[in-house]
Amino acid sequence: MEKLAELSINTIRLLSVDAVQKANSGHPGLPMGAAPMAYVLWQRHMRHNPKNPQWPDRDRFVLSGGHGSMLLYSMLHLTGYDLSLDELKTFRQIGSRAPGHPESFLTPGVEATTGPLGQGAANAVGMAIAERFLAGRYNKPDHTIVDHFTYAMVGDGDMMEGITHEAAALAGHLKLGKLIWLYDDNRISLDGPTSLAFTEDVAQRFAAYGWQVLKVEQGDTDIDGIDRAIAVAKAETDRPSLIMVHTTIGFGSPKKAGTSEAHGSPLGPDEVRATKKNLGWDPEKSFYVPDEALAHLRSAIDRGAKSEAEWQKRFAVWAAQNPDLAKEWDMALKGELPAGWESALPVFTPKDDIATRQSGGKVLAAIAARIPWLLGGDADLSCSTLTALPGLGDFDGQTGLGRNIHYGVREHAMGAIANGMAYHGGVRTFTATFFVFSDYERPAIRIAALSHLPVIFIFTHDSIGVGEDGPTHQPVEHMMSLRLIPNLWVFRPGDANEVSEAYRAAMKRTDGPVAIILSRQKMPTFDRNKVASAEGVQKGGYVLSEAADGSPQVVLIATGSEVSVAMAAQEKLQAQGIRSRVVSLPCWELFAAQSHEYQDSVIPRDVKARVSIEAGATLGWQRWIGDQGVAIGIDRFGASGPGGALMKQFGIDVDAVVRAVNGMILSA
Ligand SMILES: Cc1ncc(C[n+]2csc(CCOP(=O)(O)OP(=O)(O)O)c2C)c(N)n1
Ligand SMILES: [Mg+2]
Repeated sequence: MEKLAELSINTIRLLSVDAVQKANSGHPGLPMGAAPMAYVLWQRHMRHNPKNPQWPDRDRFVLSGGHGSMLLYSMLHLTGYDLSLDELKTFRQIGSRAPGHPESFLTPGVEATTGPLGQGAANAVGMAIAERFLAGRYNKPDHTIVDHFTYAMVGDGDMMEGITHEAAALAGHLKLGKLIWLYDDNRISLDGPTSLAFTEDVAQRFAAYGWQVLKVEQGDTDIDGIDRAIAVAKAETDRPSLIMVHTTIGFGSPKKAGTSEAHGSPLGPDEVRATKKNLGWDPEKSFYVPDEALAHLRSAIDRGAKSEAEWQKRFAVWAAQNPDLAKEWDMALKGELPAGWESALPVFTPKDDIATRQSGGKVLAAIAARIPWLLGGDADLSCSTLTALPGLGDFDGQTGLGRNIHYGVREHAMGAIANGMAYHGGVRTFTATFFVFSDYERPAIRIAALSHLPVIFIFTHDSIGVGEDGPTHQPVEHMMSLRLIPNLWVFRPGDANEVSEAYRAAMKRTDGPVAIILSRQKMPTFDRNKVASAEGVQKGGYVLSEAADGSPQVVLIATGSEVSVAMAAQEKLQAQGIRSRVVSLPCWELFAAQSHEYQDSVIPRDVKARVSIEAGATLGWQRWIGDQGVAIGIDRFGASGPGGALMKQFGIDVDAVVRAVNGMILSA
């Protein structure tokens, strides 16, 4: 290996070793073994601009094995990103921009938040989809402004996770030729050698998915072999590529190389010294960056400036010739929406007695007609979720055309792929499936919330109202369970016009995900001449229907299909001479963010008789009903039977509400 390359690679290795040692916590093995491929990729292939990490047409790089974060931080520092050596010295400390695992919103140049294995690899599939989509929409025969590769570095752990099986299968199906995974094939994971549990033929598996599979046997030293493999991968346009690079975890450490001991603990002071000696380094120096290595790796700055300048030139010509598209491009990249888009939001009348999945489909289609960079899909359930965008075609991974993504029955990957599209930018996206399967998508929803990604997660078939499919298909704990995720807005709209409002809020949100929960069964559409405007949804909760004389004895608080139950109960109670107020509370998170004055004006402090009605787990409703309220819900699994009958059986009906109110009023 040429001297400068070797010096640079050892710099990457030992910076990582030193940072982990200083933190006394972290994973040195991956950076030590994967440094050669990182070096070759970043130095010889990746088009990126360290001085502008936001350059839209940069190649994307995702470190899926987020535990190897020091590899990424070393690369970012050494190639000239805004991450200083001093910051590397704060690795894993509170407030550091070099946190334990990469966080996209914290560190310039980190494209994706990774750590939960498999997510990053699937994110990369989403980035490659976004790239193709934007290429299809914006490139012109004589001007290419979107044309970049998406690289992910994946490890044994990623390869074992089911989510990467799903994501890779879809990537192969879509023929995402600009997607390249480098597999750090070191045959070691946390507990020991992969022979403990992971013995399938990965190469054959990926070949079967329709990938090009390449191998580099001497990944610790053969940088020209890695270089050639990446070149071959880039040249393949019809298939994604997997480059299996056989490496040694902890390379350079005399005692720990090739063992799981190098995986997740600092080498220890003695072994750090021994490793430095072994690699021809001065054992007394720590965080040492030789000038020649730094100058060599920082050549990325000039290369990046040049690449971006060339692109800017092309872009300027393209923009001059396509002014409307250029305006659109600008807006899409900034996460803005076209002026007047909200006028597309449908208004429903009381004649529309429809399931919220139906109104949801109409709203989504209307939005998509105004926002050409909205695309999304479902996990083989669009016939039920009603989220297909009519007339907008199926997404094609080669041309990038079409706005309906058929994910197949792959919820885990679907969520992470949508996140990848959001990380990429320039598109808005949604996913859809049954609410009960939100569990399958949850790991990605969590990361979307953590990473502030504006993805819309649509779920239909939201309660025992699903009916005959029975308890396996009837969500019970799911509403509460999604509400637990910080920074996720969860909407369960109470009628068609609330659905419109939920989508309005979702589309406007740019700093986090939104879940929209819709019914399978029909629901009435309230007469907004008689009840409050659905705009109240924007505050998370509002007084839908006031007690007849404005001084409620009881407050009925409901979401989704149970809002109409509350409305019917209000009427019955009035006939009994009991004054009740109906509050629709479709989004707890937004309501909780309102002023206390507003909250009190909706749920008055002095009215202690409160009933919540939601066909799901009751744990948590005490927050709004207080300790004297009654929560009507379902704290067991459902059952197979007609939805309406089940609601009655499980006590989610008008009679139950009236009984609860009578009980409270009598005991007061
Ligand atoms: C979903 C998930 N499960 C478990 C872990 C804990 N974990 C972190 S790294 C690791 C092993 C990864 O092995 P590999 O990808 O081969 O990395 P290497 O040991 O080669 O660095 C495990 C189990 C995790 N981060 N994410
Ligand atoms: Mg491994």
